[in-house]
Amino acid sequence: VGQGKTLYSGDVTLHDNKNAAGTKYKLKDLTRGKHYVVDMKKSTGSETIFVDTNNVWGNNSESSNETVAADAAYGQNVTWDYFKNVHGRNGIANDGNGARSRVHYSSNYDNAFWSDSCFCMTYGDGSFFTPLVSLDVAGHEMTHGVTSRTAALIYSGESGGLNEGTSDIFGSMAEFYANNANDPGDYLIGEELSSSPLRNMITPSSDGASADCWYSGVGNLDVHYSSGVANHFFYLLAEGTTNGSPSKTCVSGNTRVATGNGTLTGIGRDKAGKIWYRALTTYMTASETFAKARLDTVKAATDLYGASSPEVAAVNAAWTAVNRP
Ligand code: ASN
Ligand code: ZN
Ligand code: CA
Repeated sequence: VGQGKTLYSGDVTLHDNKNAAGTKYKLKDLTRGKHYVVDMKKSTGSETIFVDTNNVWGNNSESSNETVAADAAYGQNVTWDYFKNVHGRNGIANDGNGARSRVHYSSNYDNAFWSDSCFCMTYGDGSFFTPLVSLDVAGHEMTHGVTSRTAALIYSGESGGLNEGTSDIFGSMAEFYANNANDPGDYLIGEELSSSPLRNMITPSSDGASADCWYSGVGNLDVHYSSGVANHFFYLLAEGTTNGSPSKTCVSGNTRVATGNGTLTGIGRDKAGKIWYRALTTYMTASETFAKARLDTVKAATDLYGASSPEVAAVNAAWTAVNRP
């Protein structure tokens, strides 16, 4: 067992793999599908596995090039554990195999991404952003792998918005699951990386571009903006529109109004996550639309809680609240 001194999540435990002589450690987790972390050393091609002699990874600052490797390892570990312990999923492909993480990708690279062909997660050090290795972003990228191995939602149009929304939903659920004092769970994605989050599931439009509500043509937006419909649906399903909440519901097009107390009672994150996961893995298909996602989440909630359950009623109410009848 080693120690990770991360940039965003404080000091964490990492399981590493020691050589036969007991003198060197690799950042490779044999307890979670042999996930390992490689250093791209600012390149876009060559990969060098992190090796260390003291089994302490990083120093909580960018002055050590191991620091973001510790964040990437922690992010994959928490997301792995979330899918395994909450949903019974054994890794991205549900076959027990981990995907590797690649850090220090390219120069000043302001993004992170999942690649199916690489079967890996890749993180830039950022220039406008700080290094893109926060737990929610790691969970977001790893979830792209899960989506690709399940519903395989096509990455454009409404299915693309659902694909992106799925990554934001489980990225934030992984963050809540981690229960890390340095990075408490929230409904924001990448709040650590600059002065404003990458996405806000409570009020998606606060970024000036994302949709809060469904409307005809929402699928023409960039998938990172049409995702707002799924994100806002999920937030409302989980948390509802309770007194003091900033939640609003949609009236027409992308226009929202504040709702009265108790208009929509949330069912909590755990149930909302189970419903989304079951819909994703059982009912959604590649060319999914928001209309079909409503039907599929109702089916999933019916399977889990029964047709006349409050959970099914809440799923319907939350879709109606984002203007997707
Ligand atoms: N970070 C982005 C994402 O995972 C990369 C992309 O645009 N595909 O969505
Ligand atoms: Zn994404
Ligand atoms: Ca977050």
